[in-house]
Amino acid sequence: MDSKSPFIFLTFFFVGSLVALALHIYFFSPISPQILHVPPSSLVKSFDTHLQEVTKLGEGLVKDPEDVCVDKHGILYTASRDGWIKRLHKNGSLEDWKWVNSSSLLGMTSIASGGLVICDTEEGLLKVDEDGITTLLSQFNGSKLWFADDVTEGKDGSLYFSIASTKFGLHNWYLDLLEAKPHGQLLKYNPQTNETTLLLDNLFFANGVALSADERYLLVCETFKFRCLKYWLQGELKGKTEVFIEDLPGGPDNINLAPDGSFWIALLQLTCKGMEFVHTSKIAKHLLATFPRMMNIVQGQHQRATVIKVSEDGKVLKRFDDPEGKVISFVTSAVEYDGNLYLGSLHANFVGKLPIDH
Ligand SMILES: [Ca+2]
Ligand SMILES: [Ca+2]
Repeated sequence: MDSKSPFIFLTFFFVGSLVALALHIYFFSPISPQILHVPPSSLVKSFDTHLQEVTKLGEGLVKDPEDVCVDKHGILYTASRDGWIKRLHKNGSLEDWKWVNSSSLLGMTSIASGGLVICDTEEGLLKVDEDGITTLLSQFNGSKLWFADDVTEGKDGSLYFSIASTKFGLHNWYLDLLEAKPHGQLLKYNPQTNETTLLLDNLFFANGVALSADERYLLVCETFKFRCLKYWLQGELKGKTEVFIEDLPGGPDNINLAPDGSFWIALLQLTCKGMEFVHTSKIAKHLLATFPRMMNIVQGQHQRATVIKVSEDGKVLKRFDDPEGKVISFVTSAVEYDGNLYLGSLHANFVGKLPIDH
């Protein structure tokens, strides 16, 4: 064997491996991605540390409570991944309230008739009250309703809700992020007539929904577009859509009306620091989509928590962070009630409580 042989062999091996990898990705990648524009504001360096002051409610008794809501009696509700709807009474006691037997519960809202409506990404819209669990809506346009993400109730009993993605499910939501194409929807369900209407289509991961105090408009968060849209329900702009806020310093998840008419929005850090390039490289996207375990390396949600308060005219009024996720990370929801902010998170075994100054 001459001295060049090992070199030739290694070269063939290396090139062959690359070709095999490329073919594997070409045939098995589950996405057809496009480039995602990450706003420069998401790379902001200065952070506040207020979220490190949260008190942990029900620590160890709840698992990854994505959303929280408070009813008219001041009782706080959240869905735990163990399938329980838990509620926290004003005296601080936590109760396993109703068993839903689902680990795929997301956004929720308390409703005027008592109890709450919650999004189950597998089942659709569920009503949970003292009588038990009822499926309100499980189909739309003859197809099963997948990936309902958040819901809110109007004064007339209408339910406005989002579908995050009509293509990918909860457990591979990161594929929707990598594909970076708009598969989300905003819908309205009228429980009286049992009618469902599509309000907006082609949204970039439709997430939190909130009505304005006067119910003249509805806001919907587009997580992968780093913005929230305003959809007019009344007045001369009825049926029209405009941008409410854009270039957010994170992907907006749940949004909630504050008592003063402004809105609290939880922002997700979509990638780890230094990994932002994956959103601009189709090759990197295909690679990550084909080998999902690698996605853990680039996901950033566990590193930080951010919530912002935004005025009715779309200006950021307050911002609270836990920049390194020291006390709380992956905050997905912020609800203001009685001088406190209650925080849901997909990476916590408690509900956060933060007193806020007025
Ligand atoms: Ca909600
Ligand atoms: Ca959500």
